[in-house]
Amino acid sequence: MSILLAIEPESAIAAWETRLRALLPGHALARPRTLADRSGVSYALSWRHAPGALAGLPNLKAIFSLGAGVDHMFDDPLLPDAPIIRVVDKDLTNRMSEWIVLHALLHLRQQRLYDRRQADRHWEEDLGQPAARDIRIGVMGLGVLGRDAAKKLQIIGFDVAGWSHGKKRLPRVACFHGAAGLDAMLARTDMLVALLPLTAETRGILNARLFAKLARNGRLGGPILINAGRGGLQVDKDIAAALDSGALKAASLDVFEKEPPPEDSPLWRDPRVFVTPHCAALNEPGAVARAIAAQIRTFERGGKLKNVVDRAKGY
Ligand code: NDP
Ligand code: OXD
Repeated sequence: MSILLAIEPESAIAAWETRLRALLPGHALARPRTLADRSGVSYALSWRHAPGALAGLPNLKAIFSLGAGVDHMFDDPLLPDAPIIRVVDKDLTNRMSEWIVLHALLHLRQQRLYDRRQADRHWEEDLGQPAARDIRIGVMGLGVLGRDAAKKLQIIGFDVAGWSHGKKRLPRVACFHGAAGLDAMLARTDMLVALLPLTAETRGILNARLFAKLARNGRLGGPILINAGRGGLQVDKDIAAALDSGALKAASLDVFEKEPPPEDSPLWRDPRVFVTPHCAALNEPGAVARAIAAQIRTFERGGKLKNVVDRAKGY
């Protein structure tokens, strides 16, 4: 009974071997390149595994993603039909909400403008600050991360709405769902926060047509986009054009269509854009390893796997 570590880059595997050996001493560990006994593999860990790396494993019982997002798995046309488990971790959730709240506040408090004034040794207190309660935030995705971010944005005082696939009820959050619900939420959104998974339905959703539906009557002087979901949700060139046309006033982007974005991408050097390198919520590998080991132990005692991905929905 072995665990296959289908992790890219291969240089990352050794650290996972060390963690898993300590947590699951009774399980052999294998690497795709040197795997001899394919029928002995019971579990696989995957991060951006090479297409086909998990094919032909007749006794595979579960595939564990090393991330919260699982879009990387569905790039594999030979992905076997075993349950896929994703990362759900309180620490990761807290980190994501920190990043979202940080960026909402950077925009609310016009920090980039004060940075420029500091560089010019220019002292002027009052730029005209709206209060958080004056700003309408729309959170796309009300899953584990979106719900926590919505709650923490509310604590700061923002007027928060959210959008999801299915209908939701959350305390003091105006909840919208489905295609019709999206337009209604966008019409009351000054700051749009994207925490959606990347699926066939959500790919490219943050585009020029969507930006045109955002509220234009808010207190920030134009709509703001904050994306920490996936780069594939956004059309980079539409963001750059929207900033130039005024359809967007500013943006915070942790993710890009291509990571890192090309050197000549205007998003790198636009002072209205905060760029971070897909680090909004980094996994704590020790916590992920402990959670996977706990799931394997529970499963082997006859218990149920948690955080299983709905393959039909793709998240
Ligand atoms: P969840 O699966 O818990 O939540 C996904 C949410 O998106 C759900 O509310 C779901 O609706 C909604 N959704 C999905 N598809 C649609 C759609 N077509 N229309 C409307 N709503 C939709 O995911 P998490 O909150 O845990 O994570 C979200 C994403 O964050 C991950 O998939 C990953 O890509 C990204 N991420 C980014 C990180 C970073 O550092 N930048 C770190 C970790 C994750 P419903 O509830 O109705 O199903
Ligand atoms: C994840 C990520 O999905 O790091 O966990 O983006």
